[in-house]
Amino acid sequence: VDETYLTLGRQILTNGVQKGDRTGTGTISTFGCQLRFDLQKEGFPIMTTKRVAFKLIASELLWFLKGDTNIRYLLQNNNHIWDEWGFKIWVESDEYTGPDMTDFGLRCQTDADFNRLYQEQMKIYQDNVLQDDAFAKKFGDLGNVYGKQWRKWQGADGQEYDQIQYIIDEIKRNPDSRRLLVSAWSASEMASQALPPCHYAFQFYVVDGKLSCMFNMRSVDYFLGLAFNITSYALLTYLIAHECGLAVGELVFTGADVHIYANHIEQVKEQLSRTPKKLPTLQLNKEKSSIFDFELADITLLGYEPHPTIKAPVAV
Ligand code: THF
Repeated sequence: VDETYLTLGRQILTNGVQKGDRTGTGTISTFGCQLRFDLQKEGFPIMTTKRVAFKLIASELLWFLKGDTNIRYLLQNNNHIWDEWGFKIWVESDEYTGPDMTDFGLRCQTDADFNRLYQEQMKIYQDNVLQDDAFAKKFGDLGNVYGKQWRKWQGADGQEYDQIQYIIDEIKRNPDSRRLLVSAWSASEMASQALPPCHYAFQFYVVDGKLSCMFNMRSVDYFLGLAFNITSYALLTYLIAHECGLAVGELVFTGADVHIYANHIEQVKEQLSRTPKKLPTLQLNKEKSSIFDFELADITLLGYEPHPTIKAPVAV
């Protein structure tokens, strides 16, 4: 997995063009890319040229699969990857009375005094989401993000549609189907989403008793996002295969605007200088058949011995 991923990183650095973006950070960007990973041959795909926090990936995926959109569950599992998006809802609301937090994502990186204020307010926000039900309901909920779209899609007929249950049932009953597709993209809902989905659709494919998955992304944060998303969709493929009694096949990534943020370039170069190690293996609890019953303890990664973490700021 590392070689394929790092080859893409080298291509972006060589062929990418400078492009501005919504977050104001600046990127080097390329358009249109596909990567393939053979889940049978390679071992479980997770970066070994930097440590990737597998527990965070697993708890985020279980959060999606629960149909949950409130970051309280993530905070309870010490997962802070979505904090900034909930925090933004709070500081932009009428109820926020603290110091001005406009453009906090950029300012906290360049202004040490501001960063102290930001950390204080973020701590208040996290404590409130964890302890205050009414606050969590109002400001911990990210709206129509993945969990809602996957499990409780709001139809024009007023009904909710469980897209994950549908594909599980359909894979079992009609594995040749070409409609094993889950969409998170909704043209009518962009205004009510904390962030319109980056990985906006995925599709399964069954042949020779093996389950393959392709996931599509409109916007790809190469260093932080893609390293997470490859592992997340690999884990999802293993989980669905587990429930449907199939082996795993291939994981295919298709990306549109694939970019390296200007403040991630040194980190990418550091990662490129490292030699990949052996991939770990994934173990799922065989006692549980339904993936909706899975908890963190049912998912184990064995033999993961990567190079050290490489820190990088996330663009908000
Ligand atoms: N926005 C941006 N700019 N990049 C993204 O990857 C991204 N996501 C989600 C929503 N918006 C995004 C959030 N996913 C990290 C990883 C995934 C995220 C957000 C942040 C991150 O910071 N990872 C660190 C470790 C963090 C930690 O240890 O707490 C890392 O080093 O990998 C794309 O889905």
